[in-house]
Amino acid sequence: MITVHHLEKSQSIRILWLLEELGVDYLIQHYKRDKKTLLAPPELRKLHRVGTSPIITDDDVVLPESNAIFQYILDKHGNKGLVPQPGSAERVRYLYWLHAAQGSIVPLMYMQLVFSRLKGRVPWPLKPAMKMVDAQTNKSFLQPKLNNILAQIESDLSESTWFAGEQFSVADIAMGYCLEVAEVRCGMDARYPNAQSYLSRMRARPAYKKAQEKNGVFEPLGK
Ligand SMILES: N[C@@H](CCC(=O)N[C@@H](CS)C(=O)NCC(=O)O)C(=O)O
Repeated sequence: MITVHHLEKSQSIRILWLLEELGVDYLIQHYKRDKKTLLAPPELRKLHRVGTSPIITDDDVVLPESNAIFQYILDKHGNKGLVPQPGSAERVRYLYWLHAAQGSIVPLMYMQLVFSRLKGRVPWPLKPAMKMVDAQTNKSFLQPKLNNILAQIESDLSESTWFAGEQFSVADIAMGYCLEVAEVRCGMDARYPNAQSYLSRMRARPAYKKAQEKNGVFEPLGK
């Protein structure tokens, strides 16, 4: 049986969500972030040297990386309609959002978080300089890039109920986490009404609620 090595307040929530959507039984091993650094505990590095979450184990298999884990689970348990057919327009949107989530959006959000948190970590004489670097990096690079993506999210969600089309898909699981974070720390506010109503729709899904029961109410890390 698959065990999800699940770090609190992390993108690992998506793996629980996918398994719940598929109705697959699984085990969870919970891990807490270090209170000061917010990093994962060393136990995760004993499983796999990258030491990040999610990681799944399944007999001899040890696999980190969210999208690799999605694919492993789909290979093993079937996609039960959560992946659009190759050759369809929905498949193209599916591929875009599935990969944009991990390839573009999460790295930008992560950089924003690191710069913002560094302000509080540097010795006090460096704080004003660090504050300036954070503000400048955010203003001239990170937030404009995130705004472009938020605009595309808003546009796509004005055309369809879910990211790939009218059918809920694994791209929604990948993107759902990004929207939870974007609402808390990347400016995805009332200017994005389609994204806001998408969040309500997604939070109402029974499988997402079950994942939250196992995780505890999902709260992304704040700035
Ligand atoms: N590219 C990896 C990123 C994994 C990752 O960075 N996870 C974060 C949680 S959201 C983590 O483990 N952070 C704690 C740490 O880096 O020590 C994936 O898609 O799974």
